[in-house]
Amino acid sequence: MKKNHVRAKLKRGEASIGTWLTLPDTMSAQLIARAGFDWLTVEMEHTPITIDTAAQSFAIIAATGPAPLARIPWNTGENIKRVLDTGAWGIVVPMVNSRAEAEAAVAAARYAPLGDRSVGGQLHAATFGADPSTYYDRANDEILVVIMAEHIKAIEAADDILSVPGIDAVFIGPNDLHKSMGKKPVFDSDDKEFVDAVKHIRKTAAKYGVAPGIHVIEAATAKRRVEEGFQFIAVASDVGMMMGKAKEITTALSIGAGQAVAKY
Ligand code: 3PY
Ligand code: MG
Repeated sequence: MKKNHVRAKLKRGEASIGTWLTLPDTMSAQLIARAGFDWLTVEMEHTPITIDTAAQSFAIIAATGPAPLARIPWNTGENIKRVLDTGAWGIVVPMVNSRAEAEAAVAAARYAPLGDRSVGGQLHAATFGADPSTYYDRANDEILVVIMAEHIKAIEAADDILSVPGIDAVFIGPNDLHKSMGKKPVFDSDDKEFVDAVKHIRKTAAKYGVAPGIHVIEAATAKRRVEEGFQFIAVASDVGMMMGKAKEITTALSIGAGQAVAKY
């Protein structure tokens, strides 16, 4: 069975950089899987991507090299089961704001005795190049569980949440976090409340052996976050890269009305 190189890197304390796939077509996976990222997250929270497209994308990504991950639409056992059983190597769980929510996510992602994930399916083993029996023995050691800290409630409950056994990484969603503080949603800012919250998550994660992560939109910010100690870093998305380039070209040619582009 293949090793989940992302989980291994995070456990060794190294940084692992990936991006988000948001287009509802496998072509995005096929092309971006060759770009050099460690992992690709199929974004199912805010996109029209269905489970069929996600399952095919997981297979393409795993066969090409990066680890296929999924951001599920919401923290439910059904969502976690469907993406793992169709071949994702890990989950990114949005809006985990309490210990109980973190425990529920871990339980749904791990087989007994660590959790209560139901046994069944074929594609999970296939993306790891394994047979189902080997997969059932080893999945708990390979599946990456990333929970999101993207609300002030999660910042306040950071100790309660990050001390839950079985969490590999905590990923900050800066837009939702700013919004929950009553501020404009942005990827980065020097707002003191935001900066303190980011630092608090990083320090609390270190206390419990959890890898800290964050979503950024530029390589320079990714480098800065790595220097600060962040490990699981998403840079932009397929659409963000496409629209960013489009905007660069239209601006250089002084055409278009300078519309705002997709942020990520
Ligand atoms: C946010 O910024 O809220 C996110 O969810 C980023 O992935
Ligand atoms: Mg969010």
